[in-house]
Amino acid sequence: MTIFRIFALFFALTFISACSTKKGSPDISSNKVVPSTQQILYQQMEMVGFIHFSINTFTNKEWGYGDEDEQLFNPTELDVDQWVQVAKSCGIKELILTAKHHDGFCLWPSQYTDHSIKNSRYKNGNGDIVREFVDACRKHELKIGLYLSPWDRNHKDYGNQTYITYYRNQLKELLTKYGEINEIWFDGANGGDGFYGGANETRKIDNKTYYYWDGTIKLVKELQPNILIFSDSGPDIRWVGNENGSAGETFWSTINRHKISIGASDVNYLNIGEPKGSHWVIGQCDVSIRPGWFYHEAEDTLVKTPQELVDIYYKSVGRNAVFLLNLPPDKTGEIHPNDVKVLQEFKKIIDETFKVNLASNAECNADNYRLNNEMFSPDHIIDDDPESYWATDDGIKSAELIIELNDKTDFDRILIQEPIKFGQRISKFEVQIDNQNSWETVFEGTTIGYKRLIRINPVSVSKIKLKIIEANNIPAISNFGLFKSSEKKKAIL
Ligand code: FUL
Repeated sequence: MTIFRIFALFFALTFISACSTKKGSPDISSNKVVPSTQQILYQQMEMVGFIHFSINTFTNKEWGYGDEDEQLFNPTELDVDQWVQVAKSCGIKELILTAKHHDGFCLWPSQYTDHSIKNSRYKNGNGDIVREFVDACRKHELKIGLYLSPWDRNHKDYGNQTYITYYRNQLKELLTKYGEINEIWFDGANGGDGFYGGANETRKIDNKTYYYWDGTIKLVKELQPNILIFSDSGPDIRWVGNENGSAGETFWSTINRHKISIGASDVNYLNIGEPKGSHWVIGQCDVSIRPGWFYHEAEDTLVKTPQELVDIYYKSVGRNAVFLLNLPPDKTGEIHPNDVKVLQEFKKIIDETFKVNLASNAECNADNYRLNNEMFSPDHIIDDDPESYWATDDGIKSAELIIELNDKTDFDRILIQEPIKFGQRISKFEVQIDNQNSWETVFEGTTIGYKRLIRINPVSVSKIKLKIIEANNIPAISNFGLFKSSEKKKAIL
């Protein structure tokens, strides 16, 4: 190639790249740690459900000892379709079934144990509730999760290495015989007293080494490449350190995986995460609609109120995590009417509150938007398109967005979202309202992430400012909303 040609090529490439920069690249540069496509889709589900149903439902226990007579398991009107329909109608997008809880009783006819449905009265031992469950979820287009308790109080080998082979064999059954499974749930409760094949003793294991989790996780991903794995420490979805459904006020989806391990993590750390975390591990807030995880008749009057569930929704979905709500079927095999009623009212409050974005016709301005390019302009925060977003120029890490409404508008709920496919960035922000020509701060916050829902006392204004004070990269916002709560009772702030 002649010198002239090399120069011509160089100038052409420079020109093309300058033009495309002017137009703006379709993406802002990503943070180092970002979610996988499966994780984004999972987070977008916002609400998932748990079904705790097993031999405990019939023995009225929370943690069965492992010595239960299998004949006790006998749901008379099992209606898996009802579980799925109830869950779906309250906004749940995936259901997770306790295929095996700590007592070791299996809801499918596992070939590796007798402590299962095959020795129960249900369908004279010919039943398979995992099969019924996956079929019903697929029929109603819900995603599917399975819970396989690592701790097994029935198995004679629990505590020895042979049990790990047993556990993995059961995983193989669940992950090869039932089609695509979207989530597997590894509980952190470990070791203690139990039946253990008749030994009736206490067995302690070392949480950090006993299960050889690395090998198990590899096996799970080999069997189901798109599956997401939940445990205290992920790798894909993590516990938030409590069972009351509340993620930290500050909540990072990023966390340092070497600081946590299954069954042995610092709960305060799990509840917050950290901005410089090495991995993206979604927070999942598990909580039961009743005091217990399994059904107990005595708790029929102790079902959480719709307002309590709404409060949990704000503390989970509204803090950048996923809400995992447990709905335990009763002895007949259906979700109790008291629970169903609460769920319907809960859903009504959420739907009515978030039906109309009062900012959807607002005029949005910012003190900076990337390359002054339409693609990153502030009006993308109200265009109802989750893919579009406002972002600043390189090097700008604080900015102000002004949202101007046509008239004075009453609202008491604020929604903010970051386009998380580029990572989680914002660490300090304020929401201000124009109060007779001076800005009054109505909320000071830290993280936003996938979704931040803010509850304030009702205000009536026409101008709102979102002030982004600190971010670990140029800030970007994909969605902003103002809403008026439909809660009849005084809302919890
Ligand atoms: C806990 C278990 O011990 C409970 O029984 C329940 O399954 C809950 C979701 O996780 O750690």
